[in-house]
Amino acid sequence: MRYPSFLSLLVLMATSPVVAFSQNTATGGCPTELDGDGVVGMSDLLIVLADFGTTCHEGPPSSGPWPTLYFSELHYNPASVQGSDSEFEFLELYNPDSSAVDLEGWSLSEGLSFTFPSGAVIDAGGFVVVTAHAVTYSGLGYPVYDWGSGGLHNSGELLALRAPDGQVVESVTYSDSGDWDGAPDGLGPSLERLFLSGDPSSPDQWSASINVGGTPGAINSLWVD
Ligand SMILES: [Ca+2]
Ligand SMILES: [Ca+2]
Ligand SMILES: [Ca+2]
Repeated sequence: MRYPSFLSLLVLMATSPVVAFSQNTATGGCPTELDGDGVVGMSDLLIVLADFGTTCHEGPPSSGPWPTLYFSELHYNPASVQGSDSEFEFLELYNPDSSAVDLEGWSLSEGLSFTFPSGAVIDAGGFVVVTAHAVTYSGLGYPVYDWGSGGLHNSGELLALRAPDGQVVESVTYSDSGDWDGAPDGLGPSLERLFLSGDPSSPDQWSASINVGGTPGAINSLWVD
C-alpha cells in the first residue's frame, strides 16, 4: 500500500475546509476526537500527524499462559584448548512449538541475571544462544545474546527461565558430580539435553555432546525427543 506523504497531508490540510474534519460527537461517537474538545477538528489531525510514520508494535503479551521453552544445552566449563570460560560459555534455549515466541521481557535468573531485550525472538523449532561473550558466537546463523556479568559455575548451579510476569517456565539444576556426565566439566563437550519430557534437573535427561564445544544454535548431537 502506498501512503500519502507528510507533505501531501499538509497540503490537504491547507486546502480543505475545517468543516470537512468536523463531526458532532453527539451523533454516534468519534474515535478520532483526540483532544477532548468534542469536535473532530484540525487540532485532532495535528495530533495524528505528530505520530505520522510511526510503526505501531503491540509488544508481547504481559500475562500467560506462556509457551514452554527449554534449556537445551549448557556449556559451563569449556576446555582450555577451546578457550576461557568467559569467552566460550553459553547456554541454549529451544522452542519446540510451531509458533515463534517474542522473548521481550523474558529473563534468566538464579545463576544468571539477564532480561531479553525488545525484538528478541526464538523461532518456531528454533534456538537462541545466551553467552558470556556474544562476539564468540555471533554471525553463525542463530540469535545470540550476551548475559553480561557472571557465568555458569563449573560445579553446577540452579538456572531459571522466567516469563515476563516473573513466572518460572523452566528451571534446571545441573552438576558435574554424582550421576552427571563429567566430560562437560572442562574436557571439551557441552552438556546437551536428551529429552524434553521428565525432570530437567535429573542427570539422565542430559549427556555430553559428541562435539567439542557442543552444538550452539543447532539441534543437539544426541537428541532423543
Ligand atoms: Ca564456568
Ligand atoms: Ca574452562
Ligand atoms: Ca544445541
